[in-house]
Amino acid sequence: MSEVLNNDLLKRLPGDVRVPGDRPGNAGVLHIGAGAFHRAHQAVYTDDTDWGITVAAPRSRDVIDALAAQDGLFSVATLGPEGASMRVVGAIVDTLHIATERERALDLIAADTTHVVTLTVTEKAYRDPEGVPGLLAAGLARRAARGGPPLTILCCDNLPDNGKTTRAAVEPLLDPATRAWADEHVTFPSSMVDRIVPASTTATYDRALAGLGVTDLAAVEAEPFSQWVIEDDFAGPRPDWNATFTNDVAGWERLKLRTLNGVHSALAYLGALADVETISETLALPGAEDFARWLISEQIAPSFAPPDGQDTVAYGEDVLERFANPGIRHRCLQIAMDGSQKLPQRLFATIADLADADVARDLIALPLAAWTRFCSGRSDAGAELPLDDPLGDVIRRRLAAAGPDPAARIDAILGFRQIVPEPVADDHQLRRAAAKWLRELDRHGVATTLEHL
Ligand code: CS2
Repeated sequence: MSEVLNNDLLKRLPGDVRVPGDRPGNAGVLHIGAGAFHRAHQAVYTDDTDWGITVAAPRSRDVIDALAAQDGLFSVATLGPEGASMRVVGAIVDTLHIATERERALDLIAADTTHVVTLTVTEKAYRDPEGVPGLLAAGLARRAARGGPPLTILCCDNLPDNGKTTRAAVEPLLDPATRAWADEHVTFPSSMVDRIVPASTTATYDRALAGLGVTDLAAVEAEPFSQWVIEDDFAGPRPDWNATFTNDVAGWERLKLRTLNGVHSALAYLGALADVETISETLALPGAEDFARWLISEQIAPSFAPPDGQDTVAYGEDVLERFANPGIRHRCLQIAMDGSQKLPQRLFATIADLADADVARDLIALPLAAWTRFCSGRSDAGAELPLDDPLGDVIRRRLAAAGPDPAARIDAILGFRQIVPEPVADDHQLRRAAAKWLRELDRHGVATTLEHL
């Protein structure tokens, strides 16, 4: 293996690689969740300020060990239709492994020098009181007991009202004294984050080696587009991020969750069933792009009013162009993960609002049918499909009990009240349409179904 990226090597990197300026001395931001998305999104925004980040990994140490061996440095390859560029990010000044360094994690949440805690811990983490919410609650108790300065907890996960969701996960875990202190000193702004960042693969590390001339085991790759809309509700100081600060994040969250993430999940299940590896390849199936376009204009757009100045159909066109980026190999199976945690905000909220507005739900029933067939575990070519979902076992049991009949399988999914809200569960028009699509998918497969739409 060649040398690994580190501070001393920064001066020797090829001239076309952008390198960080003066490295920040201390952090200011504690980030929880060391995934690729954080490195290609919030870390890049922070790299353009004079703040630094301590990155804390809840469980797996792979990424933080790689970062620690590289003085916190890593590269982001931006892959556009017109080629690639590379930058090294220097915002990460320290790392922490929560599973083995819980005391240090609590001290950091309580520290005077920590002003903002950011989170990318995936949708399901907010439902686990023993996990990140419990850690935050214990850290806040320590900060409150010390009479520490105000703290902002900023959720960067793809959830609606993600600030309120985070507060609702943490608050019930606080003792009365901490709760009273937190009411005065802690804020939970919402934020909408957006950048397509596939999980890193050996191709990512090979590309980093070719571009940098040294090994980077924390390398990530991403599309050129990046957006961050943050509710302007900070308890104390914050980095001067080049983000949009607003009082209407909810509108942006809805626009992004329903349009980008909703279509993403729809394509991911269709693609996985059709034995196609990536989103851009799925979009290239005959009929797929037309379907995505109809889904946006006929179902997603009529379900809500976009934020001021935005047009959902035009936004959706940009999204489809981003999905088609051939430089990004975003695997359908990555996006298909955790459907039970994602579809409520990506699909079911849209369906409920359409029913309210009396708009037919024919087309949006297709992704529901695709998810149902995906959960059954076989692709159109008979390959085994993994169900990587915290509720996967229950879903599979329900489907097995329903037997092969499409209507019974749709009922098994719609009747799962932990996931499906009441108006959607009782939507007979949706049930009929989804059962019809599922019969089509079972009989003819995704490719034929899309082609004949
Ligand atoms: C994707 C998102 O994995 C998924 O479920 O839909 O990670 C998506 O790529 C990002 O939200 C884009 O900002």
